[in-house]
Amino acid sequence: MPELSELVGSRRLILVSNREPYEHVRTGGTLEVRRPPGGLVSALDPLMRRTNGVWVAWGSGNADRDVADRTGHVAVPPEDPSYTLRRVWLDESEVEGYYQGFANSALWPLCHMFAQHFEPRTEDWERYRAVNERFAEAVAEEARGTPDPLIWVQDYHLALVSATVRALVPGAVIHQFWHIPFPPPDIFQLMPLGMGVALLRGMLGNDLLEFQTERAARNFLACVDELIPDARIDLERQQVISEGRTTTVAAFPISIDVAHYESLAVEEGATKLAATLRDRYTKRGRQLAVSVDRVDYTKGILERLRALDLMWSRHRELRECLVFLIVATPSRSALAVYKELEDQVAEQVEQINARYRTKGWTPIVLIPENVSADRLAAIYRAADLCLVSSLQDGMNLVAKEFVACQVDERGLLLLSRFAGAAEEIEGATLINPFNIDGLAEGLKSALAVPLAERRARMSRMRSDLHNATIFDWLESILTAANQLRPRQSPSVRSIRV
Ligand code: ADQ
Repeated sequence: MPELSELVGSRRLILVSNREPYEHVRTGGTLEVRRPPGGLVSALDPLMRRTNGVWVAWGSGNADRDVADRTGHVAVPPEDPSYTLRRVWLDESEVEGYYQGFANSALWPLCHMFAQHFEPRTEDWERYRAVNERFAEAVAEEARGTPDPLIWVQDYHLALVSATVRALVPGAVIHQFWHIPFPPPDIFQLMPLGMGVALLRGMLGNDLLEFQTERAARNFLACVDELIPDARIDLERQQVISEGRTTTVAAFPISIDVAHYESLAVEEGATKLAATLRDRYTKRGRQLAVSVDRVDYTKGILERLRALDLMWSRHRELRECLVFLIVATPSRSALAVYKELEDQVAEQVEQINARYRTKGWTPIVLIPENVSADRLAAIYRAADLCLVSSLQDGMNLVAKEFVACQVDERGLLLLSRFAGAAEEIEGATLINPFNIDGLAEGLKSALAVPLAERRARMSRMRSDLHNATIFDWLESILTAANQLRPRQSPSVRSIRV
């Protein structure tokens, strides 16, 4: 592990996110501690453990209040407490308006350029504003009395937090990582003007604003240029000067704990499961393809299914040559558009299977579940091909997890050119998921790529990934944040895993 604490030095790190790293849940009579799935928590929890900071997040578990003190504090991790979780309490209507409403039904679709799903309701916006203020007040309470706080806000749920915290704690260094794309002005301006301006001003409350890609950073600057008249933009330095303050805007592509995924893939259980999967699905020279996503319209799952349908209808000879394993975990099911998509995916899979199935071959195997990380590692390891067909994606960690788990180096990565990962991973085959014809032919060509070429490409992707892990990401962001105020900053030594 790297010396993560050195990145923060004597500062106190206050991390802010919508999701909490530990959730207390009571089912029946038993109290359980759950860790939400996903890369973010597993990346940031080690940092918090080593820096003894405070993590401010929504207390979403039904037993969260039972274990927290009066001000919402609880020491975590439960088994070996080393930092503080400060929970922000939200009632049902706040969750509906702030989270399901403005964050997931307005900002998420707009940032991913899905105007057809964009629903900017005034009531949701009011809730979003109020909840952001509550988060900001909680952060300010934690930061006050701390000599040198370093505040790190996560993602699009909290776009207004930094500006409010700045007003409440003027000396703090505040920065924010934006996990999703940022749209160009023509799209961003679909946002009602008052909301759009408030969002940009909120984000300009940061000293440093971190995006996944240069493209997203450029789009943000272009939106500021169009909508914030008093802002001066220094394109060369990627800085915005507004209201007497400077915000630096830069790209910091997120990654994964590569060594952790690699070790999961070579564990005995995963090795056995990978062998079982190959045994079951790659009989008679068949290839095994996989995809892993939350069911979300941004991930291009229906486009993937249309391309498979087209390929098998056009190329009879490819029937029985490929089994496609689709791991698709339901997500945000409280929103109608997500629930409908879940049903459509299941329906399409059924129809395709009914159309092409033979006695010994089922073309698509759908796993509509959340799969544990070790099983996921085995699935990635067993595959001959992984298809990431996002229509828009900030980064896409699945692409990187697949590469990390490909310890036998036999797999090809087909990667959407609209995922942030496409700007980074050299060696993947880039695809355009809007072009169903092209994707069907791309899949056909992929099946014919010789093993030697697959190995060469995978080996290169794997060694590149080892040089750009989640720890490199943390190092570069925290170093940049520290350098913003050199007089106050402790020395930042370079770290290695
Ligand atoms: P997501 O949109 O959730 O993340 P992604 O980057 O692919 O997309 O991360 C998903 C995570 O969930 C991965 O770690 C994956 O293994 C896991 N996952 C997905 N389906 C699963 C399943 N069925 N079972 C178990 N685990 C599953 C957002 C942005 C991305 C950005 C990340 C991180 O939308 O663009 O890469 O944040 O910044």
